[in-house]
Amino acid sequence: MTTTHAPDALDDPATDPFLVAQEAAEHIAAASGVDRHDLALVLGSGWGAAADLLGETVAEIPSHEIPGFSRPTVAGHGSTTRSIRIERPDGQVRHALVLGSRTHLYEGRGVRRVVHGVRTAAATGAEAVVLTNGCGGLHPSWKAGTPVLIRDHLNLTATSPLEGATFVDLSDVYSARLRDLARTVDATLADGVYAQFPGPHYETPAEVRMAGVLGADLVGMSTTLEAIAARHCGLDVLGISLVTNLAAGISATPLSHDEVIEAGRAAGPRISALLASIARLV
Ligand code: 8IG
Repeated sequence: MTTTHAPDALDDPATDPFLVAQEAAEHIAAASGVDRHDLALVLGSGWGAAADLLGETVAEIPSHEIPGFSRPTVAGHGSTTRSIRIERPDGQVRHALVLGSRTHLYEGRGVRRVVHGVRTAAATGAEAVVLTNGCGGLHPSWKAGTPVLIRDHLNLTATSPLEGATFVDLSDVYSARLRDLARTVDATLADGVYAQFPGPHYETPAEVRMAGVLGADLVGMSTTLEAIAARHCGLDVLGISLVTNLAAGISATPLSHDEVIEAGRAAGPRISALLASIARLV
């Protein structure tokens, strides 16, 4: 068996991914001086600015130094993992683990890498995880920049983060309690069903219509596998999507990655403030 310390230990089927997550949690505790984190946030496309608003950064750790986390694919684009001290309105202090980026399934590094951040969060003691993403919307009234709470999902990736006979109940993946809590910050927040496609290409208009027929309101390339892994670890999950574009065929204009990035950038300050307010209540 590959030692769990090896950089690609997760790629060896004989490695227990939960042991690597445990080591990652120990690394985070040693590097931050914070023994236990209470919640975790995964910042997806458009959500990056939230890290600065959440609270006081206690430690910032280059993610690739944490066991099991991937090296950045583009030089100079390394992501960081932060330990942030959050003061709740009632004066209680919470420690949040903020994962500045994620590994996507389309990167081809395997499902274990995709869910390693969530498993690490659970190993640090977290009881809840907030999964954010940028995605396409199926409803013309959801303009670019609209945040939407995830109510349920369609995992269209044809895979699972769970291995072997691991049967996990998914009847309440996205916590109704946490959705209600988010609505105490913004009562107008819509909710919807998020469909995860494998990507990296966007959908065809026919695939978007198919997703709509199946019950999807949002289409993206992340989140559902992480949410499944989180439920398996016993975490409560809050999912929030930022609609950065209308899904293919819903609007007359074709999708451009630059427009997606720009919509995220424009909505950044507002949704970051929203996320910070929600995180103070979780
Ligand atoms: I940002 O329209 C973003 N991510 N699958 N479809 C899919 N992923 C996305 C989209 C989209 N927009």
